[in-house]
This record gives sequence, structure tokens and C-alpha cells, in this order.
Amino acid sequence: MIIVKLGGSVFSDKKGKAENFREKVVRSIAREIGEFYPDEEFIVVHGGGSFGHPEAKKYGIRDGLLGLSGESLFWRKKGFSLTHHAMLRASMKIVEAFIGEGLPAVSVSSSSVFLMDSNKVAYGDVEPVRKLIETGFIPVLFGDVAVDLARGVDILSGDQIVTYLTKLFRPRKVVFLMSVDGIYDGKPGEGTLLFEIPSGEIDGLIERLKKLSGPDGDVTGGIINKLREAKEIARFSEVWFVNGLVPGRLSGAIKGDGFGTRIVP
Ligand code: IP8
Repeated sequence: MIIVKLGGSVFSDKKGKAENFREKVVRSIAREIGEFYPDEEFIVVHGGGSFGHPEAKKYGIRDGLLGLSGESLFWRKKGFSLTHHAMLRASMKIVEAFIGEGLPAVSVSSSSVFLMDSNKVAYGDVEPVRKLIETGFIPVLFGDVAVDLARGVDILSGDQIVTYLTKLFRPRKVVFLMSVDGIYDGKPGEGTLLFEIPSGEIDGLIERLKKLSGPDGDVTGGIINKLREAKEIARFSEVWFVNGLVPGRLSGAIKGDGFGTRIVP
């Protein structure tokens, strides 16, 4: 099994208009998955991109429901519903592109599968996902809003979902598709591209990157959170970070001779 994280900055331009969608890019990624499916099982998890993030930020979903009442409570709950809806629209477009390329992709709403507790996944009802895979489908999950047992509501990032699914399903590979060539020791796309990162060196890299990062527009913390998740994932699976905007990079990572960053034990 291979888990592919389709980053929000790959299927959309996060700095562009709300809900812009790169259909050609997603179709090309679907075709690359099609080179290996059905011999290989796949789960796809996509991020929020220009769909979920603007709404999540506007309505302050990360701040939860504690202490809210009346109008402000209603407003945040409305934001929860609207953010989820934006994610459904993203997922619909991605799944339509996959189906258009002949892949039996099926959208699975993460907010109906996962419960959180203080920003961590506390529970995941993944049996339907397991059965979808066993039946030959490609489940497509996504970063989403979720009920949080401590805080009322929160944002569940696609990366957290990937970590959870990796622990459970033990894929042979996890491939993160990003809009740059991999992980850089420095600003994305500017510093030195790291072709291999020993998992024991991730903490040091995070500390160096923290010093560089300015105010983050992304409600789930961008590359630093991604690296934290990658460290956890690398305990169970091979991990790759490759550029999802460049055709052939995903299949390269799947074959094992790809161009990008590989996390090594
Ligand atoms: O882009 C966040 O998922 P991510 C999803 O994987 C929402 O961090 C709803 C903003």
C-alpha cells in the first residue's frame, strides 16, 4: 500500500482566488497512480489548499468553542459547517478528476471518521476505509474540521490523518506531494534541497527552520508540522517529499529512484 498526501498547494494556488483548482495537475497525478494501481493499493489524503484554509482562518476554527455563547458561538459553528463544505467541494473536484482518469476513487469525509482531543486524533473509525481498500477502491480522505473532545471543534490536518493511517495500515511508502522539490534547509525553494534526511536529524532541522519562519498564513503550520508528522511516520514507513507539480516525480518516488527528499531511518 502507498499513501499519497496531495498537498493543498499542489491542487490549488493557495495565494490565488478562493477555490481555484488545478485540474490538469490532479489528472496528471491520477495518471501516475494509474501506472501502479491496481497492483498497488492506494489511499489519497488531500489538504485544504484554497478551499478549506480561507474559511478555517476567517471563522477561527482553531480557537474551538470554549467560552463562546450566543451569537459568537453560532458564528463559529457556522464557520465549521462552511469549512467542511469547502472541503467537500475540493474533494469532489479531486475525485472527479481521478474518476475521469479511470480510477475508482471514493471520497471519505474525515470529520465523520475522526474525533480529536486537544488537537490530536483521539479516535478514528477506519473500518469502512479498510473495506473500501479491500474491495479495490481508492479512498480519498482530506484535512477537515473535526469535533474535539476538549475544545469543541478544531482543524484536523491531512498530515495528521496520514500519520494515523500509517500507524494502522503500515503502507510500504508515504509520498507527500508539495509545490517545491522537497524539504530545504532554509526557505522552501531557496535553501539547499535535502535529498536525504536521517529521521534523527529532523528535530535539529525543525529548530533551524523555526528561526526562519515568519507569520504563517497556513492554519496547520506548514512545513514544520509536516516534518513533525514525517518523523513519526518514518518509524513505520518509507517517506518521500516530492514536487507534485512536476510530472513523473510521484512515480519516481513510488519506484524508489525519485527526485526529492527521502527520510531515512
Ligand atoms: O491542508 C487542513 O488540512 P491541511 C484542512 O492538510 C482545513 O493542513 C479544513 C483547513
